[in-house]
Order: sequence, then structure tokens, then C-alpha cells
Amino acid sequence: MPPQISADLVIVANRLPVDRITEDDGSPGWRRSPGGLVSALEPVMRANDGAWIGWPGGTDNDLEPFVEDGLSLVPVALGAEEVEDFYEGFSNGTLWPLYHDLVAKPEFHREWWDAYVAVNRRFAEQAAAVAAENATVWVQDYQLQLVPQMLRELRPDLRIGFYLHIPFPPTELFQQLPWRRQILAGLLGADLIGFQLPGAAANFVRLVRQRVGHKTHRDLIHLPDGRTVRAAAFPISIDAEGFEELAARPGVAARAAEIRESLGNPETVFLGIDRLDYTKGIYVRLRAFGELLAEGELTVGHAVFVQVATPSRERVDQYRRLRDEIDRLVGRINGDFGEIGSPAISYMHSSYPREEMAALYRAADVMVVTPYRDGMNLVAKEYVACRLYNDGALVLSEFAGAAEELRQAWLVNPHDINGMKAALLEASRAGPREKSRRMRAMRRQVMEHDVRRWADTFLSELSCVGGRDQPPLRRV
Ligand code: GDG
Repeated sequence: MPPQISADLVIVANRLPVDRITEDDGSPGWRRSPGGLVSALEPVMRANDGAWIGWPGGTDNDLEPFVEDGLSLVPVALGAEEVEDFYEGFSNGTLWPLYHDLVAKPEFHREWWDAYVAVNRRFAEQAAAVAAENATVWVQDYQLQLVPQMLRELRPDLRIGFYLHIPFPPTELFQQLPWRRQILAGLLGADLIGFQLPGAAANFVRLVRQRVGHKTHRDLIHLPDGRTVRAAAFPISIDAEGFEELAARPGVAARAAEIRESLGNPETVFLGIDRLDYTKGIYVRLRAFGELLAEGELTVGHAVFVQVATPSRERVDQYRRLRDEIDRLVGRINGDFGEIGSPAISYMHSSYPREEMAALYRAADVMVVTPYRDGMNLVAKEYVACRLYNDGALVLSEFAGAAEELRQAWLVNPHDINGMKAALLEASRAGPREKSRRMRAMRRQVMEHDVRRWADTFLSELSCVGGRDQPPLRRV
């Protein structure tokens, strides 16, 4: 019998916080997937009989709700065609590029939209089934923008929050979407809509005022049915203490030294870590590095670029093409400048355990984060948290949400390749005092604004909007 779930706090996200694995005896099992969202929400979930609704990955369709390590998990099944149309199609082929400033061209297909509606409805129905009376439901991200409205229709007693992890586009771009009205109406089902940056929240409120005609006052939207919705910024962060603790482990320090050793102990290790995604500006940063080698500003043996590109959305065409382009560029730069035992670029298309990530952060002199557009970018914050001795330098795109908090980074415009080259050189040549001054300020910001604080702030603001009389969540 599946457990009967009646939760006071329900998280609804595209993915469950676990991955399917095969146990030693060959039976199927689950392993907690690493991620800040789970660790941030875990304490409040435990204190409030929380449940998490999400897709378990794959197309296994007979999964019942289950309890894993004390957390109630509710799988939402997707068929193979829905994975194509809802996930790879509308979510990652339409919304992802549209919300990232058209870095790639979004495709609009009516059958993708139909699948998006059907899958959002399934998530909303599951949430309605497991939420206790007057419960709080927190819906996550761009794949599920219709859920708030669908859920409100099913369960008007609930308090509903929504958080968008990626940027919200300017009005002119959003207007391209044939289903723009439905998306806005979907989001307005929430009591509180959270964005990474104040600018995104302001874009949303303006759009609702100008295009839908609802009355707005500052960050509040007044709906004709008498409800008030608030749209505001809640910049996400990382488990900063967790990363700091990881980086301080002797095994991680030893691994960092080993990494540098195996790179030939160069003076400067540049590092990039990203999902292999066209928004992240991986190609352009490697090109900048290649030009610096060609011009003799940097030399192999003294400088090396380590790039980790974690596999992502490999069945989507644009991602396959990007992978080929980067493969070719890395091959060319290494062919032109590499020497036996000293490649110019050490490129890994794979994913690593958290310990190895922390060792890489510790091993790198210059962290290079150059997205064309990014909601926040947690990698930049993780690097900062791992620099225990206030050394190291961060080169950061102005177009990452993180740039609003990490002002002491070397900020760059990824469209300006010369500017980026200058910043890479400056960051690599800066003296220890300058680096320490910048890093100290950034560390203070990251350590004080961690992901626990993000979750607590959102949930406590959510309990204040709407003016309805509901019991607050138990705090931890
Ligand atoms: C979206 C928004 C926003 C990467 N490779 C490995 C690995 N990672 C981890 C990193 C980091 C996370 O994945 C990536 O987070 P980012 O923020 O950099 O980027 P997105 O995946 O695009 O995330 C973004 C975020 O949501 C949160 O709201 O900041 O703007 O696009 O934590 O460490 N982790 C492990 N092995 C890897 O190989 N263990």
C-alpha cells in the first residue's frame, strides 16, 4: 500500500530530489541527488510533514508515492512522447531560449504547448491530492508555470508560492509567446511569485499591468476577483557552510594539490564549470583564452584552462550542435598550442562528485563564469565559498544574476571578447592584496546570504500575503 500523504508543505518541482540507481543486489533503488534546493528545504520539510512532487526521470510509469530517508516523495509519470514535447520541447526548446534573451532561437509548436498544459495539469492534480487542508504549496520553475492557477481552481484553501529560477524576459520578448496570456494567468494563481532579481519582478508586474490590465501598486497586483498577488525578488544561494566545510577537508586539499601537480604546476589555473548549455558562454571564453595564447599574452606551461562541461539535455538538437562546436574549438586550440604533457585546455565532458568539485574550486586561481544570461549562477558562489584563505579571482559576466551581489568580481560583458581577454589577464596578474580585498567582501556576502535564508525568507513572506487566516508553517 502506498503511504497516505497529507502534507502541510508541498514542494512541486520538475524533478524529484532523487535519482534512480541499481543497488548492489541488482534491485532498483534511489539516491538523493545533490542540490542546494533539497538541502535548503529539508529541515522545513521535516518539521511540516513535507511532500515533494516531481518527475523521477525516465518513462517508468508505475511508481507509487514512497518515503525515502524520511521524506515523502510523489512521482509524476511522463510518457516518452511527453518527455519529448513537454520537457525537451516546450520547456527547453521554447521557454528556456525565450527567457534567456533569445541566445538561441525559440521554437513554437502547438503540440508542445498541448503537452505542457497536460503535464502541468497532472502535477497540479497530484499536489491537490497530497496537500493537507490549508497547506502551503511551493511550485518551482519554468516547467510548471500553469500549476498555480490549476491548483487554485482545485483547492482554493491552499496558500501557493511560485519561484522562477531563470530570468524573466523583457516585455518585448515575452510578447512573442503565442500562449503569453495563459502563462501570465497560470502564474497569477500564486499568492507570491518569486524571481531572482528585482528587475525580473518589475518586468512581470509591468507586463501584467500593460498587457492584462490588472491594477498594480509597487510589487502588488490586484486581481478582479479581489485577490492580491505579490511579485518580488528572492536571490537564491548555496549551502555556503556546507561548501566551506567540504573545501576544508584534508582529503579535498590534498586532491586540489594533486590536480595542480597533474597539470604540471602551472602559475595560473583558469577554471570553468557549467552544464553544457549555450547560455553559459563556454565557447566564447575558450576562444578568448585561445587568442591570448596566440598573442603570447599567456603561454602553455604557465597557464592552463580546465573546463568541466556537465552533460545536459543531450537529446535536444541545439545542445548536440553546441557540443560539437566546443569539441572542435578545444581540439584546435590544443592542436595549435598544446605540448606533450601540457595541454592548453583540459576539457572534461562529464559530471563529478561534490568533493571533486570542491577540489577543483580550491585548485583554481581564476574562476571564469561568462554566461550571456543566467538567473543567478551558483557556480560563482560555490567558488567563493571554497576560497577559505580569501585568495583566487572571479571573472563574472554582468549578465549573471550573481553579478548583482558579487560586485567585487572582475565583471565582464561576454559579447565583448577584447574586454573579456583584458579581464582574464588582469585577474590572473592581480596581486595577493587586491585579490584578498575582493574575495573577502564576496565571501562575506555569500556566507551571510545562504540558501537556508533564501528558503526561510520566501516561506515567511508567503505566509504574510493574501491576508487569509491560515496557520503558519512550523519554523526550524
Ligand atoms: C538554474 C539557473 C540558477 C554542475 N556540474 C556538476 C555539478 N554542478 C552543479 C553546480 C551548481 C549547479 O550544478 C549548477 O547551477 P547553476 O546556477 O550554475 O546553473 P543551472 O543548472 O543553469 O541552474 C541558474 C539555478 O537554477 C538555481 O536557481 O542559479 O541561473 O539557470 O550547484 O555545482 N554538481 C556536481 N557535479 C557536477 O559535475 N556534483
